[in-house]
Amino acid sequence: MLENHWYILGAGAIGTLFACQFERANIRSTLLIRPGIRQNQASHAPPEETSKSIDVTFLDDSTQHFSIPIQPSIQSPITPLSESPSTPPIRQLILSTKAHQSQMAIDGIQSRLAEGAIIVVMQNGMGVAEQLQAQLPQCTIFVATTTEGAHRPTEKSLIHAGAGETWIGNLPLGDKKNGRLEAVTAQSIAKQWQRTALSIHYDHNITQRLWTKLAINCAINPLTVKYQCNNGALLTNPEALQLMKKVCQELQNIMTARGIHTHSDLFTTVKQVAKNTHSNISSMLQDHRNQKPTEIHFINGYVVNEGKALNIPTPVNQALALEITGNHTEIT
Ligand code: KPL
Repeated sequence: MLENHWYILGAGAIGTLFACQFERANIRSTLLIRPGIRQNQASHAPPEETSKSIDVTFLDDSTQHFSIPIQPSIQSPITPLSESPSTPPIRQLILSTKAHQSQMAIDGIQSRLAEGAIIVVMQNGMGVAEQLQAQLPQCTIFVATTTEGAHRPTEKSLIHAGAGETWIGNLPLGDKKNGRLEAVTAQSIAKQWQRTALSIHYDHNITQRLWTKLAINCAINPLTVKYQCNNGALLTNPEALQLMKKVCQELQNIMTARGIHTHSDLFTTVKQVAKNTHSNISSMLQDHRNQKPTEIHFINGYVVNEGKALNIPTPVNQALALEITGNHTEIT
């Protein structure tokens, strides 16, 4: 039985969008945020739950003010969070950090995770859900992938820029005896989230959807960094289009070897997404421009590792991963 309350770890655009849409649908949410330097780390008193103010501009251009409860995302070195009355155990969590921040973020709240906690991993790239399932066998890990377009022009504002779709499912991980139960839980989560204005679906074959999203990110994100352009501009650049096609072929080879089928040709799908998101600055280009680590290791890097495991060459994904990591210091 699901509770009507989600903790959200990763208050970026997507995490914040879900928190605000939950609030509108009377689903409680709490954003887990790194405590600011103003918070008194030395105090023995449990941190008071406060809230984050945010003005959201919706798709119809209407705006609404939200005040979302927040709690610290980092365990105090003095008082374990699990013992603090203002930081009760976490039973339902959405992990919406960048892929490379997941481990540190989870470590910060691990002591608060209840036995049997549900964690929905909703981020670009692959590999984190599997890592978490191995690290937290007492929790059940689900995955969600979304094409909602949102960005935060300032710390206190959010623009819901493009309507997308969100798919949720259970990974074929661990003890298969629980597979049926996990599928039922994933369906219940989708049903609860359908109370929001977002378009939410359960997918019994989430692996295929995650790989398709991976192909989109592999073929668009690093190329927007290479050519310093928005997504749509790749479509009028013959060199970029060639690379895009090769990236898709490498992914297709791995997917075929893994028995993951796609309904349509990957290259066609990628070009369609680049067209639909024409003026978007990809998340990787944004990170690159802001001199932040990118998610390259969980996107093209993941494909390279899969290729090695299956003995399938992935030279173009590898070259792109090297090119991006060569430009900046990356977290591995
Ligand atoms: O997911 C994206 C990203 O930027 O990370 C795409 C689909 C490429 C849209 O920009």
